[in-house]
Amino acid sequence: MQKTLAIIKPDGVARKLIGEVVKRIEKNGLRISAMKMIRMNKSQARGFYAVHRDKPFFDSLTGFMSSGPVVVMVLEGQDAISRWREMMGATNYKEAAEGTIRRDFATDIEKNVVHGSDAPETAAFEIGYFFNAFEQVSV
Ligand code: 3AN
Repeated sequence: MQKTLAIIKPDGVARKLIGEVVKRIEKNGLRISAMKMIRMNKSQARGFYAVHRDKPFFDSLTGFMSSGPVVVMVLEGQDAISRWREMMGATNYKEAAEGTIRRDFATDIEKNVVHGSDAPETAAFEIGYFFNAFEQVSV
């Protein structure tokens, strides 16, 4: 059993892809154990992406992530981290495999619809960034 943090980014929410993404998650068999819609301010987005603070795209990325509402979710299941990353597809949608969310819907390397944790340690940090224990249900 593993947990991961998923985000439907501002471009995904604006393009009405919440239902489509949630449908794919449920079809895949991952369980949604927490979910809410929030809007981050720039400083909250900077805190979330702190590992990328030295990257050239940091300012643009945090500006984009605070540009509109996002849906944050905790997904649970066997190998949840890699399963969700497989469903998302490569960061660069042009390299994303057929049938992945980014291949099907992303328009840009930054505006790539979804986020997923990349390791157990980052998943623990990212889940704790948005959810407290009472907001996560066992399903
Ligand atoms: P992923 O989301 O696939 O784990 P990361 O963690 O390397 O990718 O990057 C975090 C986010 O930063 C990406 N989802 C994307 O929005 C943005 N990003 C990554 N690489 C670039 C880049 N070269 N140019 C612009 N934005 C980028």
